[in-house]
Amino acid sequence: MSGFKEGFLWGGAVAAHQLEGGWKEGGKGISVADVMTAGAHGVPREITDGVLQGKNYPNHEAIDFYHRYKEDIQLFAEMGFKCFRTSIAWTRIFPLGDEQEPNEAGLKFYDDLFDECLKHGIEPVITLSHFEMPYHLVTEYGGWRNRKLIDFFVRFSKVVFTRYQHKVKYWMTFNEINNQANFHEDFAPFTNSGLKYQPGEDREPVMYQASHYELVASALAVRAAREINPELQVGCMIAMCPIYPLTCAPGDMMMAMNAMHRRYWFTDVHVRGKYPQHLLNYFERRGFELDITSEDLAALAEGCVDYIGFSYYMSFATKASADNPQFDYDESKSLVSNPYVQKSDWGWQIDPVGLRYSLNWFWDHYQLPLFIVENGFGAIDVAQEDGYVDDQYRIDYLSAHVAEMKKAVVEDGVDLMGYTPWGCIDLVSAGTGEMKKRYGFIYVDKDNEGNGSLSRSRKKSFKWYQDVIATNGEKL
Ligand code: P53
Repeated sequence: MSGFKEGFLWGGAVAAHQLEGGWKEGGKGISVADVMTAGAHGVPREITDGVLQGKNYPNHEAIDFYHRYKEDIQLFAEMGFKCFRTSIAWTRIFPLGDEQEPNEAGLKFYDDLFDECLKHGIEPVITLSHFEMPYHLVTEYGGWRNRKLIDFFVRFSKVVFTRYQHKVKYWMTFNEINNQANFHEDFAPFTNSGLKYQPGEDREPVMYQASHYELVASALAVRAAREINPELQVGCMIAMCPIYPLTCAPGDMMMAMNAMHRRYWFTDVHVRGKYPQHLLNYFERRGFELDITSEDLAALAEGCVDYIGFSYYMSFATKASADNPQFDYDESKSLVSNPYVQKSDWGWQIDPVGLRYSLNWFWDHYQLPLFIVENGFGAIDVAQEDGYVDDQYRIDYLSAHVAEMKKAVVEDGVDLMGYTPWGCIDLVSAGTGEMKKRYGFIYVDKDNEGNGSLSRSRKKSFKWYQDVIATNGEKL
């Protein structure tokens, strides 16, 4: 093979809550993203009890894509996008999450959005749950610690599969479902699963329980999609940060292996339809008694995904320590800095070769088509008077990653479906709530405090990516 396959899905990725705004429009309900304030590097976003007066909630307006999507899609088309990955805000369809009937105004919004994409030959690629579940499901049900959420999610999925089956072929269930492996911090449990913990609560089994319900819900959604329309393709979505051993000491290698087990078992369940034995043994050793029924296991076995979608931004490194003889992985403590790579201003380790490694790792383990649905460089941009940004650093990051991705395809033979860089238009950072952490080819005039005209302009990387797509990845 000389390069990327024909029909390769070049595009860009976003999530509803990070760009739409319009948080109360068209009958939309409050999502978990709507109760998160703005933070910064090293300053966590605050999760408030509902929407409080006087707090800065950056997702409420975001970049106002809700009203400006036509202009934005026009710019994506100008870059030559073949696809556009976004999510359906669950709260536009089921504002509270537990209703029987969907909200027509919300369904209509996505009909119009998808039509606008298709008009330009851009195929929508849709995530069902991207850090924006209904907040009501947190306050009334305790989030995904409650089995009832399976039904609510499956109902939502069936409604949108049915409604958009002729407009959307590629779907993903839960965005970065494995972020919650980092359960000691508050962010991932809340954004993934609507989990808030009591002080002193043993967080780990709650995370596994919530993840289990999500995996069952995902499997049931996969099955429903096949019943509704066998043409639909449903994938999982995994946050891939490969974990290297700091040295070749055998203990470091074991630590890295166990760390990979704890972060990526989610993929095993999604792809193989069953739990890996190492995790069942771990549950037993730790005395975790989870609610996993035989019906659940049957559902998992029947709902294996069609492809693996994943994000890739950085690699991690870990090392063994004398006080951890069983090599247990605690993401809040076990990671160390990799001396061989540079870091972004937000401390993310820049490692293009890690993308080639990750593609091979997934392919070796699962032999399913792979889709890189996020990759990108969050950086501080300085716009000129006319809105132009000379973001050569972003071009350097992305071209190095595309070059490694090409080696994985051409030299190593992995089956890669597409590439959608993250935040193709500047949007609100998920991790920090900032506007300042930008990823886009398109600059949006808005700052962390919410000031700015919201006008759009092309960065240097806009033309670069246009050329990449036009040459199917030949010109980097
Ligand atoms: P931000 C952590 C690690 C890897 C990816 O992230 C992550 C996170 C959570 O912050 O999130 C994904 O905006 C996520 C997107 C997010 C993007 O990466 O923190 O799927 O919603 O915006 C970039 O810089």
